[in-house]
Amino acid sequence: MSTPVKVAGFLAAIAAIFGLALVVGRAIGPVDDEPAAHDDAHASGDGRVHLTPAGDGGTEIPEGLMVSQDGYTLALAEPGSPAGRDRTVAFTITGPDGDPVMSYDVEHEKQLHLIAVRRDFTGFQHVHPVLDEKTGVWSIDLDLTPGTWRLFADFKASGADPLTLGTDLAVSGDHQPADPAPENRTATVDGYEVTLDGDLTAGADAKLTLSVTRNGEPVTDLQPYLGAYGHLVALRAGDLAYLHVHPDGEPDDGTTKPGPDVVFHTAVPSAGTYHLYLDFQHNGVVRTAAFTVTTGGAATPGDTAPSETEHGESSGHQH
Ligand SMILES: [Cu+2]
Repeated sequence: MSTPVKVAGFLAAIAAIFGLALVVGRAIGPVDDEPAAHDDAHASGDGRVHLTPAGDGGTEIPEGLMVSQDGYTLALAEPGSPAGRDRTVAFTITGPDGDPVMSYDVEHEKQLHLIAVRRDFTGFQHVHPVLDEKTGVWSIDLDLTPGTWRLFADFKASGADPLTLGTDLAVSGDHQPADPAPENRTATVDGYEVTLDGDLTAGADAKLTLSVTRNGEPVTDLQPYLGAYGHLVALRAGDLAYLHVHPDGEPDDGTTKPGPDVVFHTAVPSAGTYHLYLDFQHNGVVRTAAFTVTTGGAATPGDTAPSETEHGESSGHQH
């Protein structure tokens, strides 16, 4: 092929690509003219809702449902693991350039929070993997029973927005799916009893009060854990959409008491059943109290008394 022909072919190819780019550009339109209001739900801070703008003004997408978002991807070193205690799980967060992210901002005292829960809502663990600063590989030991586990990595790459990415981990062995958990507003763990007051409300802020007692006595000397007297993770039944909620007030603000009540405000994205996990620290040990609750009915301010009628209405059945 002669040089002029090569050049002509090259120019034709460039023209074709450029033409295509123009068409694609018109079809997609500008993408950066989001109204500022969208940013509200993305804001960090106490009681943050952690919703991601859908980009077109439509429904907002909860966190934790995607393995890849905004150019960041959660990549497991191995897609599965044998069951057992202290099984090492390793992963990277790759960035928009395809390389493992090495630099993270500290949020709630850690660079990355990993939540692991079996998809049938057993075996919840909230842990803090260690970053190999040479390779960008995170690793942590988990106690894994057979079944499919959901892993959530909650982090903020330096210079980027906070993200929670989710992926599944297949744990081999004889899997016995747990029966669906019944609703409970009292959870017992290691001699502590935690009660939950307040109703989750689809699309509206709800006040949840968690009260910790031990041997029937209110616990009034909770210890700060990751900068708060409690951390609450809510997972939606069905798809494990993820909400991480921080309580009202901080341990050293002069007004927030160290128990027995820890108060949270959160809005869940839809009606349905949610699994709530409260991490709290007392006498130097972090424990987790687990609840299963269904969203209340009409969002009447101050109405916190659940009833069968409200639950029935919220289930969306039409007869
Ligand atoms: Cu954490």
